[in-house]
Amino acid sequence: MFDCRVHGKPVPQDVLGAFRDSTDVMADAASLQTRMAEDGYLFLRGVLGPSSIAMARHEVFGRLADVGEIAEPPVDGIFTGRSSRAEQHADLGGFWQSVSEGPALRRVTHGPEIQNVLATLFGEPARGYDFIFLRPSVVGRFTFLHYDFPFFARGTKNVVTAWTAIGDIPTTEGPLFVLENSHQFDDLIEPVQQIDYSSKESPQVQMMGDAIEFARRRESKLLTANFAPGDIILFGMTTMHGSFDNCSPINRTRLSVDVRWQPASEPVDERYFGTNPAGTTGIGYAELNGAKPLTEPWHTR
Ligand SMILES: O=C(O)CCC(=O)C(=O)O
Ligand SMILES: [Fe+2]
Repeated sequence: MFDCRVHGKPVPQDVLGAFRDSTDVMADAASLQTRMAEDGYLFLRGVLGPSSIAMARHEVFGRLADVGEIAEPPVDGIFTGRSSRAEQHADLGGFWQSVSEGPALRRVTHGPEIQNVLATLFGEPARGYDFIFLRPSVVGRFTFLHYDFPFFARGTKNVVTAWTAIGDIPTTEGPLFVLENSHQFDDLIEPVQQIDYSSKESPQVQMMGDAIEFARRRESKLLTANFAPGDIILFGMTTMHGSFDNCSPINRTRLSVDVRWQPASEPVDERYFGTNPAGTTGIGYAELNGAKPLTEPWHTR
């Protein structure tokens, strides 16, 4: 039984399912590859240890507490409903870059634990993109169903997203979900693969409609989990996913981070690497929703 909503609507149980848990085969390359091919995702519990996660959470929410958005103590992640971010930081992109590059957060996103899992999956050393997507999501926020393709794919198409829970994210508080078997929906995947992925435009790759109806029409399900701190989900660029509404009864901000990984030997998409990554549109961290004060409304891809 999962309790979750999409776009304000409670999700009926017959449309919900649990991720297959692959934690027990985390060190086994063949099993990881088979399951990724079969399911389009890999769900792994506790990849990051509790202390690494606690330090990253403390670091990120501490910065947001400094701009009045998160109440004391910051680790609880309670949104104040206020923000002085824009008054305190003329350069919002610069502020967000500094939060996204905090050492405790980078220890989580690019440390040996995730590095090892991706290297096992690829069967060779893995390289994490420098440009990362840190997502503090306040109550009411969600992410529409979408494919990550064609983003991130200018260098190689062999790209995997690693989404990490930085704290507890029960289904009531807006965790990630995957649309079951969507990595086999060729009629949807082919058009997104035709999109000019070198373009700076943001093409329409998200399904803005009702995810519940969409899942039913496709005889599919929304797969998810009650995420614990340090749990991760890996998925390919052609696996449809989104996130549930954050319905926290205590106004808790959901904190996750998603990072792209690729085999280290393959060509990179330069936009997402370096000391000042350009990002998809060329304006770097300023382009991300995270760069906006938490008081501003938005929904994301
Ligand atoms: O965390 C979210 O709400 C969306 C994450 C996402 O789309 C991704 O990791 O690719
Ligand atoms: Fe995504």
